[in-house]
Amino acid sequence: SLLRRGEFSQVNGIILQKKVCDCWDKIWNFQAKPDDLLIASYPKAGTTWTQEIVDLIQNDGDIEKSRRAPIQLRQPFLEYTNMTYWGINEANVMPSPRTLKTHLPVQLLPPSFWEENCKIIYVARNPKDNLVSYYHFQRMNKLLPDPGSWDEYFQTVLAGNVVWGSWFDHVKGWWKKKDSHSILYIFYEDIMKDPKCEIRKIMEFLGKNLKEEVLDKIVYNTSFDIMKKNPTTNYLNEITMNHKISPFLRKGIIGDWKNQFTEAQNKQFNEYYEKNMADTSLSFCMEP
Ligand code: PPS
Repeated sequence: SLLRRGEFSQVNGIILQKKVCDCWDKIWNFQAKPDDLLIASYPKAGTTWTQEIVDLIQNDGDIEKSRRAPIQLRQPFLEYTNMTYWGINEANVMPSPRTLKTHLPVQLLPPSFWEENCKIIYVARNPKDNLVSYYHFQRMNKLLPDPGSWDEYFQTVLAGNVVWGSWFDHVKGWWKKKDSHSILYIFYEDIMKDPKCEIRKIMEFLGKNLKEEVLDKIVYNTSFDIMKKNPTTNYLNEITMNHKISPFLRKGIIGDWKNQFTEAQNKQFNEYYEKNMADTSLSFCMEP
C-alpha cells in the first residue's frame, strides 16, 4: 500500500501519534464545558459499543437520528487525527451538549474536564480479549504501528510499548479516579451478559427515563449483528483502515483470547496480571 504507517512520539512517557504530541498544548488546554459527556476507554475495550448506546439513549431510541453521521463525527475523538480528521477541531466547533471520546490515560486528561465536573463513562474490557482485539486493529489500521506477528506483539505489550500506554495503568488509573469524580465505570463483559441492565445504568447516569420498550429497542440496535450492518459504526470510509485484513467489528465475543494465546503465553500473562493487579480492588472476568 502507498500509505505509510503513522509516526509516534511520547507525552510524559505515554506513546501517542506524533501529530498529537506536536500539538499537545492544544489538547491539554482543551476547554470542556459542564454539560459535556466524556466516554473514556483503553483502545478496543468496547468504546464504539458504549458510544452507540449513549447516542441512542440521548435520542430516545430514534435510530434515524442516531444514524445522522459516522460515529467519529457524532462524538469527536479528542486526541486522534488522520489525513482528513482532527478530533479536537471537530470538538471545538460542535454545539453543546457534546459527547466526546478519548483513550487518554487518566493523568493526561485535559484538566478542564475535572474543573467543569463533566460526567464521564469509562468502559473496560478483560485484558486478554482487549489485547487480541488491539492486535487485529493494529494489523488493519495503518495509522498505528505494525504489530508484527502475534508472538512479537505479545512481547511488545508486556514491555508496555503500545500506543496510549499500558492497559494495566489505564484501567487502574481510571478506577481510582472514580472515588473523587463522577465516573460511571462499566465492563464490556457485563454489557455482553446483561445488556439491558447496563443500558439502564447508563440511562440513569445520564439522568434519562426511557420506557421499557425503548430500552428493548436500544438493546436490539446495539447488538453486534445490527451494529455490524450499521454504516455509521464501522469506520467504513477511513482510508487508513483496511477492513479486508480485519473488520472493525471483528468478532465481538468474550474469550476469543483462547484462539490466540498459547498455553505458555497464558501462563506468562496470568503471572504478569497477578503481579500488576495486586494493588487494586479492580478485577476482570475473562470467561464467556
Ligand atoms: S476503538 O477503536 O478503540 O474505538 O475500538 P472499540 O470500539 O473500543 O473496540 C472494538 C471492539 O469492540 C467490539 N464491539 C462489540 N462487541 C459486542 N457487541 C457490540 N455491539 C460491539 N461493538 C463493538 C468489536 O467487535 C471489537 O472487538 P473484537 O474482539 O475485535 O471483535
